[in-house]
Amino acid sequence: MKITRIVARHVRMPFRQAFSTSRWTLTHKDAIVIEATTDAGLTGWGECVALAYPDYCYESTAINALVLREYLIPLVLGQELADAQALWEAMSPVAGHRIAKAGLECAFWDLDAQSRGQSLSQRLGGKRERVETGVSVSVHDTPDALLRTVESYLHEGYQRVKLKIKPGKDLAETALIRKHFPDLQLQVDGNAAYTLEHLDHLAQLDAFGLLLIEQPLGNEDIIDHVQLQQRMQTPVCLDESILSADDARKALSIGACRVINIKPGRVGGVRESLRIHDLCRQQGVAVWMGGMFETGIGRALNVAVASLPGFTLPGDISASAKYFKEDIVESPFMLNSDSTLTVPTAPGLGIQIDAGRLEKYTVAKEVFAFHSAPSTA
Ligand code: OSB
Ligand code: MG
Repeated sequence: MKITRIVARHVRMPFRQAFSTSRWTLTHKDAIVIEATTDAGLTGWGECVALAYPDYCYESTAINALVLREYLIPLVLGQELADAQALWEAMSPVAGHRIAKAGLECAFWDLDAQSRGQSLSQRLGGKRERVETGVSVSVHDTPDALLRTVESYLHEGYQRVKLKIKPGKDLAETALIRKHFPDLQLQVDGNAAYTLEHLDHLAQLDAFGLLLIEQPLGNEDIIDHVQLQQRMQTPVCLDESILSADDARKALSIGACRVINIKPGRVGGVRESLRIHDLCRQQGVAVWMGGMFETGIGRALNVAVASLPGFTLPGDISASAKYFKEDIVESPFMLNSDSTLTVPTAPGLGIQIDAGRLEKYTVAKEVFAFHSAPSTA
């Protein structure tokens, strides 16, 4: 496969409601949308999922755009790439920047599966027609407002809820939701807002029968989470600090977590996601699909990956309408009554881009074309 043209668009879509974690508040979804065309005339789509500001990790939308333009696109354009491994190797001169790499890789997988006439789920060996999903719930100003939001999501049909927590907005909030919904599949996410001083505090969450607690300690930490896991019954799940299958292996071997959140963006793409999935499956460790407020492009990728058999917990892959009034794909992802999304079956990602809406939300656009050297006779 040879990609000969890439359009990189910065898209900015308003959220239906602002979203807050322990560390940041967002009112818009920003992303770099990649449109990649091959010499055979196929078009694949990808999404770089970094947030607008480099707070979840060091990558951001602007940094993604810069790294793509200056470094990654020149390494990839016009190269014959047999598979995702070859793409990864072509990009290997650039250290880190896994989210930028994953955006290109997403477009590559779309092309790869399309060229075989397979859906991406089929191509990856997915086993499900529907994937279970939950919702990630913003930190709220008052417990009352939080309760109303959770009620509305349950009313829409979501069967698993993840509460964003931070010191001072955690125990009472979790207790309240548990009291109102004794059987709800409930989990919490600290987004790295806690320290070792909070071990006793966090252990009190054991009272609420949580599925897991996600990344309470430092966003690069693995070691301190060992102490937390020893102190708590609730399974610790790592998000921010797992960037690769190697990180996952190390975290599991020292007991830093019992569950892993896989985000294809964070770990550098689907190829690395599969390696983490396979490692965890061998060890009987549950994985689940995280979310980065994706547009329909990244959502289609996440749904396809989550159709693999090791994804045994509901993902943060909510319906498009949870985030946006309108999506940039023609058919937004809708919630089924069993709290699932349907895995697309059309070739590749299985989406159609709505050109008008894509244009409407594009705030910057760059075009990169490969011109083969004229042959000399
Ligand atoms: O910590 O899982 C997280 C969104 C952006 C960055 C980090 C996280 C999240 C979410 C939202 O929790 C998940 C989603 O619904 O996309
Ligand atoms: Mg998280």
